Amino acid sequence: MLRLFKRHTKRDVTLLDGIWRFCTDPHRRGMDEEWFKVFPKESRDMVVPSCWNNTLGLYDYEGLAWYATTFEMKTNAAHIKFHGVTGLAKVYVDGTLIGEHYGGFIDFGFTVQAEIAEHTLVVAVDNTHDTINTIPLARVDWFHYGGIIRSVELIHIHDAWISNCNIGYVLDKNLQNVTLKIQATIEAPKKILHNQTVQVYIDNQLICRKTVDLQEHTTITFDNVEQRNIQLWDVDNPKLYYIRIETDTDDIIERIGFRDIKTKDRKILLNNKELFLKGINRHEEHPDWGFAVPFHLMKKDMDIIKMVGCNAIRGSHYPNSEIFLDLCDQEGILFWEEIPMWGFPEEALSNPLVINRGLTMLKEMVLRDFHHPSVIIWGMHNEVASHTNAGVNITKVFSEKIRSLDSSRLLTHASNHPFDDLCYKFGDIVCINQYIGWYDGELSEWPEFLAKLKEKLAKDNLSDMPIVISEFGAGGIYGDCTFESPKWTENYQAKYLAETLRTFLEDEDICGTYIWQFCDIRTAKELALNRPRSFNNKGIVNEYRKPKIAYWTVKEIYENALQIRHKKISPTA
Ligand code: ADA
Repeated sequence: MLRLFKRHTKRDVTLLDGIWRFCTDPHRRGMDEEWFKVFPKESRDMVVPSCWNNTLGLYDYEGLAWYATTFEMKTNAAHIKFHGVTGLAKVYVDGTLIGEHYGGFIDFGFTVQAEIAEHTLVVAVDNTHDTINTIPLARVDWFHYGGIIRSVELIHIHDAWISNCNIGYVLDKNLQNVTLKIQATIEAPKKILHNQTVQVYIDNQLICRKTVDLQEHTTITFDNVEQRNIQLWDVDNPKLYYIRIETDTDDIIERIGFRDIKTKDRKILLNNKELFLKGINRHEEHPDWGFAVPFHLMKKDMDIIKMVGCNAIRGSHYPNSEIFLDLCDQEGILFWEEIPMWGFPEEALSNPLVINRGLTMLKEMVLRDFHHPSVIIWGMHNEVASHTNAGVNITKVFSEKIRSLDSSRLLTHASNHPFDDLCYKFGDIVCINQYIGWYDGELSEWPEFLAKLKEKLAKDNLSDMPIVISEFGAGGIYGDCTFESPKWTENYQAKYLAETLRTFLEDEDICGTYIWQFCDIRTAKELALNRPRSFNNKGIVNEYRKPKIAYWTVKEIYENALQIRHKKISPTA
């Protein structure tokens, strides 16, 4: 299942998910031996989508691997769309390279023109990570799962297909009426098509229409399309609208919601109302599924997160599956989305390859998820050297890119350089990752830290920017409960989160808190020695989604957050 709503009424799509042939290539022989032409005999079965590390015997494998399957062309043109392949993917049809893509958590695809017959499809997947060129780098705090981690679709092209669409809107001052700008890119790979009708519907009602000649690549724009008396999308009432763009032979349905998100006087406003982000960081990960988390588990994660009282999720640290964002749209959960640019030192930040790869990843993320009303924040990077010139340069370029693609959302980066960060000014919110009381310092030092941060922002003339604590947390080993509260126990973790949350909620200048983290996750071998069980154990549920004491503590606080904020009740630890 790819999405939570029907995306097409006309499009002819075959899902290529299932069992493919698979072969690891640790010695990188495949290119020379042309495995894309003749697949090696010693290959084995592999499920697509999945992470190969969750298959027996491949737990540790990181590097190059090959996948092969066959597919049937129904017409002379088709588009093969991959929804997520880790690292570098090279795609071959009938032994010829048709394209390559870098970046693990996003969609990409290539159009093939071929006979109506069976063809071979081979994908070389390379999830090698290094210390300077890859995003993410080798040293991250999650596991380097590899594979074709999300579905693969074969879109049969009948004359022309809508390869892209973008629906932007501007709300009027009273947030009652909306002006839409709808753009569709239509590809007609074989011939020019004359007098084609392109129509747009909102909730099945025709709102605009054009007759056009379609070339190989045509962009059609419907400007100033007005809709009056719309219902807003909000956390309590996540009203969604369905927009269908239709040509003579294809159609695409996008689901959107109208809402306004902005900052003003150190506050975040959703539809002009002050918002406190009761957030949590979630990795899309499970020890048995890796990144290829099944939808049923995503839904359970969502239920657990809603039950603890959250209204916001940070998709740390990479674009999540679209279907999870669909869920956020439906449930009224606010989403922060980012690319896997984690912990980059100065040297890697000034690497032109990294800058270009980062720009492409940001662009692909913004374009893919532009229509999700739940996405309110774009994150540029996490804990990079944002206190250096290289940090400034890359953040400037990144922020300009994102703002040129989307001016309707908030922009930020998660900083671990609270007092010497040079990049806050490129975003809209100051987001701080800080672990006082865990890695160093005492819990009692938080108020002093926050006061110092505000001083720094005042000095930089940034006092208007809202402050969000984007990460804070403590490791708690599931089942380790004691009368005392030493570090690594569930008790200490609960105490840590109770004290920090209370401090943040009572501080009127803090607009949101994202607990680190939702569930325990497997870490990379580079960090394993710092982490008991080779897991990051800061989840409020364990990796099998069983609640720790902290879960119930957080629930009590988040459910009463507004009363605590206005000091009506004091939460228990
Ligand atoms: C960082 C990082 C997280 C995680 C966390 C921790 O802030 O962004 O991914 O590694 O630290 O647990 O220390």
